[in-house]
Amino acid sequence: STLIRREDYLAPAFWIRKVELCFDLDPLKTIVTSKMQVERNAAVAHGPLKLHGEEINVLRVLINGESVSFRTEDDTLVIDNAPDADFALEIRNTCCPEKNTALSGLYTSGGSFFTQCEAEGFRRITYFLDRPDVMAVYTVLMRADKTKYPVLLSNGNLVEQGELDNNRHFAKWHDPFPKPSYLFALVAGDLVAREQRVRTRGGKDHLLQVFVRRGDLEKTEHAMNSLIASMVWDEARFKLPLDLERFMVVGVSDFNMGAMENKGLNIFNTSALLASPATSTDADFSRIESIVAHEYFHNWTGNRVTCRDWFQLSLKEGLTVFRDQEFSMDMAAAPSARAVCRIQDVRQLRAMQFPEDSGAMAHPVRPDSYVEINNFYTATVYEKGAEVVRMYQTLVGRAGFEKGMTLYFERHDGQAVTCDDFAQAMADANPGSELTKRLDAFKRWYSTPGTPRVTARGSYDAISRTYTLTLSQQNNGAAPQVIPVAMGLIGHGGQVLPLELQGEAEYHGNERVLVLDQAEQSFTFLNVFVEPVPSLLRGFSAPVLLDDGLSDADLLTLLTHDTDAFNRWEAGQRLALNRILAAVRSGTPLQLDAAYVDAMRSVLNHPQLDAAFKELALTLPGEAYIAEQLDVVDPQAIHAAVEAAQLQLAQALRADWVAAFEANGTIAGGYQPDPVSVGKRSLANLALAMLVLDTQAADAAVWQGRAYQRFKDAGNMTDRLGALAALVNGGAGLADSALERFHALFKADPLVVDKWFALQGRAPEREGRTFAKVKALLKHPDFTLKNPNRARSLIFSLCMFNPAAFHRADAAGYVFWADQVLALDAINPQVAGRLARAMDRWTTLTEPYRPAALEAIRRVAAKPDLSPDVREIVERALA
Ligand code: HT7
Ligand code: ZN
Repeated sequence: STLIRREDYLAPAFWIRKVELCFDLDPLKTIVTSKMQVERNAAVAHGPLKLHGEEINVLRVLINGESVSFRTEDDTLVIDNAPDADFALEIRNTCCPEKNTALSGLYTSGGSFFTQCEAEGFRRITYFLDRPDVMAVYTVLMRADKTKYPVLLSNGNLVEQGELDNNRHFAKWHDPFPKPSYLFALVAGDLVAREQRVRTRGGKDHLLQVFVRRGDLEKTEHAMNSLIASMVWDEARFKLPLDLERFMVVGVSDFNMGAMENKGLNIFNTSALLASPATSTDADFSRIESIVAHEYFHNWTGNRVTCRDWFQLSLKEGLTVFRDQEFSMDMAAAPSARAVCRIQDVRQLRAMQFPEDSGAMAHPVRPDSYVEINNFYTATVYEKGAEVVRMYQTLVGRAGFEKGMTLYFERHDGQAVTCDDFAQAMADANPGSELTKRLDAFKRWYSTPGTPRVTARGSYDAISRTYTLTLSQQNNGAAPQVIPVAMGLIGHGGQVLPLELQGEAEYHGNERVLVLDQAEQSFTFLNVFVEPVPSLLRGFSAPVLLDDGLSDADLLTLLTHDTDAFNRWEAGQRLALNRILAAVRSGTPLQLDAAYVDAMRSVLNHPQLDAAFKELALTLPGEAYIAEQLDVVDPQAIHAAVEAAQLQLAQALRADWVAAFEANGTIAGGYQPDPVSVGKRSLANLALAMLVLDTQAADAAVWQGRAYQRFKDAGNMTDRLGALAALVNGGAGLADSALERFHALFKADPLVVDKWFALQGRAPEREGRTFAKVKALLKHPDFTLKNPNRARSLIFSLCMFNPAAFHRADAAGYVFWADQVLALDAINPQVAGRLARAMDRWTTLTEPYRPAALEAIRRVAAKPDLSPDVREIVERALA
């Protein structure tokens, strides 16, 4: 496998301007004919035409209708004597969709045909210049059996359809927008559609369609509503309308990721599309809304303006994640619900991206090199990339950001561009802004890996009534980054203090953004009448680790009084984190103190705070984030401290949990996934989990019984799964019978069976029982490695999300990991590459885990025919 470097980018030697594709669809042997209009890139010297192609059989190659000599070497088709003048190139080849278990290119799932071309799947369909800067206009003719594949879809507009001999039929599609090959798609199968006609603000009519398998239609209403809401939002917020007459969304149950933004024909993992109250949780409803929006938003940020090369992936992904996050916040509407969205996004960033950025796979938002691009669809490119986009908005303001977007589309519509182009548009649209003054320094966010550590120390001078805040930053010796620090000052009594910055004429109110762009900077505030507590990095205004040196008393002040809901939550998390870290570092059992417990009680019983906020505040920091604070990691010690803290909160607040459950456990009326109801259900589920957790309580049996009853009688999946999780995670005696009942009820619904596997894979480890259960479940008739959702539900749950069950002193978790990576690699390298990343942070593990992890990684690396996907991950882990 070869290392591809960003600095080696060369424009293509040829352009392909138009493509006519013809598919004779057959599961075992599909014939693909591709007629391309090719021209030399005048800017590049003469040379052969080299086309990408993988796992396909070429039948013939014609130039201007004449057969031409060609060679195939290492997944390329080389034509040495390509003409200098524009020419027509025709290639005919075959591929085998049925055997395509990698789910990249053209494959079958449930008897239908689907494609997945990002990043480099198109070359598994036919030979092509399969790179995002080669943009062509596609016309696609599909021919297939009419009974088995009554629905034939591709990008753009349907221009013709009709009957053929032998019970076959055809459909011809034309997409007027030039696009890179990664946005090509086709679908053929026995599908049904929910349809909706909509008129946009500009007065244009559109047809929206959601295609699924027969029987799933009633689960498409939420996706359709989410799609309509996304359209309305993008037009209102960014003046970006839908540019197609028809916009199609299709569900498929075998899919490597969440969804794919193919032009006018988005393809979705059914887990990111289908929802019903009886089978989907609130988390599913919210995930579906944001993924539907994400793919829809790509139509502008990704499709109309695309990436010049794959190093620029965050240009479309970071920006589109930012857009879907903003959409979800706007949909949540109320300020407190917006804060809940932000907290959830930050929790996700800390759980996934922070460990990535300090582990074997650390890379900049715009990576400098890769072996397999599929390995770089990462939390850094997506979530940290979105934080970088958010910082633009923080620095230029919301209106300035919108101006920047407008300029970006004015300049680059229809082009394949770079992250630099986006930065330049933002800066040029906002002359004189805090961004434009230091654009070059700001752009270090694209090139610097690692999470910057910001240290903040304040000193108050009561005599001069000044408060000086000194901020410094450090990131493994890298040049300073531009860090917007949104902040305010709060008195210990809760007073919100005015901010008057020394040296500034203007008064900035109670909240402002300080821009830290040096290694160290001091800011002095005048007329500060009482000693303040600084509330820094409000709304998590930059993706950094902050050490603000605040005492427990300061944090309690913020938890109680901060006007910024994010920082109230953060203060509670910090109080918990400090206690957990102290226990882990000292090796002593965790004992929660009254001050912390009382603070949590006040939050739980607070008359004004939303249930959703309470649930987040009373949920302890994640184990991966805790591990990030330590140089040497003992996963068992972290888990023990978290479990102890949980149990003590369960015990000390028992009466309060009962009250919270009674107050939130029943919601009148039918199921609605609105923020208030979602918050109530989440708090009720946490309360129930806490009440079942303490098996020594006098009324333990009562609560176990109530949980079981709730599980049986639940009117929606959020309540049902919440009650089941309380029983399973609490180690309740009734857990096994509830699990059995759940499976019996839902065995016909694969997405619910996934939940059943996942719950068991994530169950807290007790004397090795979880691990043993997972191994036994591998043999369950419903388990298969071939379906990525199913593989993820059991194996990823254990290896990625259950550290205490995975990191075992006897190394059995690592042996399991190696076996599964190798087994998966033979089926689906992309999914195997993801699983391989469970060992990203092995070097920080303490004894006996580290040497055992090393041995398992070496075992995988020793396999000679590993995919480039897995090889790149394990070699980086060993480097
Ligand atoms: N742009 C897509 C990324 C993607 C993908 C999707 C499905 C299967 C394989 C894939 N490889 C890359 C998804 C997105 O970010 O919207
Ligand atoms: Zn995306």
